[in-house]
Amino acid sequence: MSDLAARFRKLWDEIAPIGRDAGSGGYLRYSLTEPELRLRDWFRDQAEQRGMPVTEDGNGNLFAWWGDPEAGDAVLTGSHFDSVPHGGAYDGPLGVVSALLAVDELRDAGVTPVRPLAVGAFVEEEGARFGVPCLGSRLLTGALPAERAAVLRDADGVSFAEALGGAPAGARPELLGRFRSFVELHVEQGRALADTPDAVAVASAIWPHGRWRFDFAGEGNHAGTTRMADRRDPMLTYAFTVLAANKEARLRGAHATVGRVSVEPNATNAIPSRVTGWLDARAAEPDTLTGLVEAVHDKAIERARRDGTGVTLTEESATPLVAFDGGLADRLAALLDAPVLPTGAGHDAGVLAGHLPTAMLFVRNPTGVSHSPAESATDVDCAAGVAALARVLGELTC
Ligand code: HGY
Ligand code: MN
Ligand code: MN
Repeated sequence: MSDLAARFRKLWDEIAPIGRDAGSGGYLRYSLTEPELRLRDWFRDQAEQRGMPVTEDGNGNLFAWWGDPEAGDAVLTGSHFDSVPHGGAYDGPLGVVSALLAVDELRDAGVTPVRPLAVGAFVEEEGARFGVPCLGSRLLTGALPAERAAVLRDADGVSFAEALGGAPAGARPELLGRFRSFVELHVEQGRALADTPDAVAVASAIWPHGRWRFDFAGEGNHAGTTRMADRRDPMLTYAFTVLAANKEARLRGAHATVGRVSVEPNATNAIPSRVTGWLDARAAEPDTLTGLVEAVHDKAIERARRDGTGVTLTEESATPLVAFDGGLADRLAALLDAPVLPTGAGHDAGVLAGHLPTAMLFVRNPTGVSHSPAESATDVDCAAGVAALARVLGELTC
């Protein structure tokens, strides 16, 4: 194992147990809960060890600075610590750990950046706790108003403002204006690199995507005594809608997933009174995505008529197509001799891309599995990611 791979493993092992569920082997690192707060403390400690002062933006996003935080023209790197329920180890933390190690690499090489370098840890990227993905970067950029974020609630009714310890600050244009570029390193979430000789790729674009909540209303009743013909069962409308989403996505070469459902009263011997299902939909083109969601909605309405149920659709978040800065992507691809690829996964980089030149580096994932305990990357590839990030940051800060 190379020296860098060994240093990666050492630092990685420090956070590996935090928030790990012994049963699934996956991570429960919801933003601003105990495991994520421990990771944030770990981040502060690592920054202190490197003599990097940490600032917070009032929205829950942390920045560790090499150089003067006020100077401007800074290069930002980093990612997030939070996970989806029982998520993998790499989605998010790999970008933060790699950024810290990239700072070490640059220092070991005797590099003194001309421009400040900041390592960021964004809050609530997955939206697993408060429902809106990339909440921290949306707040920082003003894409989501602070008042709307403040009242988002988790499953226990705790608001984002309560979890944060106060109302979020919202848009911080003067802070955003201090960054000249952002580079987020992330584990690849597909198999695009798996069978290639390349350990690292550069991102070209993020598919437009979003989350839609379908509320199906029916009539709660007795499972044993209600005649089949008399039922108004929202579970049927829900089930049909899930199948329709799958079919409509396949027809369009798009992606549709219903990975979360809630049922009332959730009793084996009761016809449900209400079912809520969350649709995650993504497509290469905005029109395809719009057409997909409309088609699924139409099918749900049609089926609801037959079931005697009601259906309402609510958009919970929408992320437009992100085309990363082409000049920057080409420059990094040439520097690293790396392929350039699009992704269907969302990232804080996608939000920041609307405000400053932004790029992403992907580290090979041998199985392509992500948002699952099975997510993986080899230490050797992670070291290659650190080395690539250090080269990129060295180039952008000089
Ligand atoms: O859901 C996503 O695309 C991302 O992994 N946050
Ligand atoms: Mn993710
Ligand atoms: Mn991520």
